[in-house]
Amino acid sequence: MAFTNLKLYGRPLSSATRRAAVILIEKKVPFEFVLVPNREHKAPEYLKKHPFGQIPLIEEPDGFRLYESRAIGRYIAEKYASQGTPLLPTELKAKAIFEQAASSELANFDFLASQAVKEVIGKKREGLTPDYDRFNEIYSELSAKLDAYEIILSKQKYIAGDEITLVDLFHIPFGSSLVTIVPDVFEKRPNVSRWWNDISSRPSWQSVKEGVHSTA
Ligand SMILES: N[C@@H](CCC(=O)N[C@@H](CS)C(=O)NCC(=O)O)C(=O)O
Repeated sequence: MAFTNLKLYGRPLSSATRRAAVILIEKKVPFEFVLVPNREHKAPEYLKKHPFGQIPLIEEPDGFRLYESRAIGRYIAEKYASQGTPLLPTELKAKAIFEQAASSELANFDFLASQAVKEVIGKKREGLTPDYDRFNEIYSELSAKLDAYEIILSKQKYIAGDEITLVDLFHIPFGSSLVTIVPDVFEKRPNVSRWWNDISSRPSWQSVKEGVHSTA
């Protein structure tokens, strides 16, 4: 059946679904939230849309589909460049710095933060006992990365410069989960703390923090 609004497939509290939703909200793109019940992301119907069987996924009225929350963010930020919060730089060197920050977010933050969150929150959710020695190992590596964040953020307001970009928003879901495990994880470093308070208090995050819902 034909539909008019963009659809966001996911689960309300999934980190990657909330990452995509924050960007849709920042860019003022109304969306219909489509719940993918637990395990249905591995069902044949869903695998036809997303061969890796993950959430989120967006689908547009013309049939265009896209998965990977960061790719969704880039697509939406570029398609709707003239509305909502500008989230992508346009000048060559600013774009290069943005790409540097985007690669760094994946390699230096997400890589460790996702493991830390899975070790504690993921295991508890599955009824398993977290391995806190393992968590502490990951956390100590992550702390060294946050020292580098402190240096970067002592010179500029946001991770890719003085303007907010997609990269800042990419950090929020796992950052927020980390705070539930180690409440002062960002507070120990003054510039990281300023940055975290700024991005995590944005209305876009506040509106999806407790669960994504349709905005259309
Ligand atoms: N890199 C992907 C990660 C997606 C992802 O891991 N989604 C989780 C939920 S937050 C999921 O679908 N997990 C189920 C699975 O991987 O089988 C993205 O950013 O979209």
